[in-house]
Amino acid sequence: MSDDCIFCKIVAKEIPGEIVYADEYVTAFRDIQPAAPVHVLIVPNKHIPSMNEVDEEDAVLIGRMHLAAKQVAEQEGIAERGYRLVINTGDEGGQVVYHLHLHLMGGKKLSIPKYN
Ligand code: DGP
Repeated sequence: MSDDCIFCKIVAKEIPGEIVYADEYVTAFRDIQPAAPVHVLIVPNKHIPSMNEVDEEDAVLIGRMHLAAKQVAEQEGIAERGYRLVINTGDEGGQVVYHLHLHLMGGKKLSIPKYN
């Protein structure tokens, strides 16, 4: 746990978060600024600042984040219609909170991002 990390505090239940899934390895909670009708963040319970700090020993954890996202998509009733999974990394990647997180977005037809 990192003392000044907002997502660590949500995982530890030190501050409120609308948690929709949690296990020994990951926690999923609703994004406070939803960009879609369903917008859930899936985070590792241990503090990893971003994808840049992920290493070999985290490979299973990264897989668990994706399996949790799949489960939440089913729980939220959007699995069949479809959804998007995104990890923003670093300043130019649009990362604002430096605790690794996977965005699960769905519940509407999402526009295709323009990358240029
Ligand atoms: P990113 O740009 O990928 O770092 O996304 C950070 C997301 O985190 C952004 O969509 C808003 C969300 N967020 C920021 N602070 C909080 C918070 O305190 N609680 C919750 N639930 N979400 C937050």
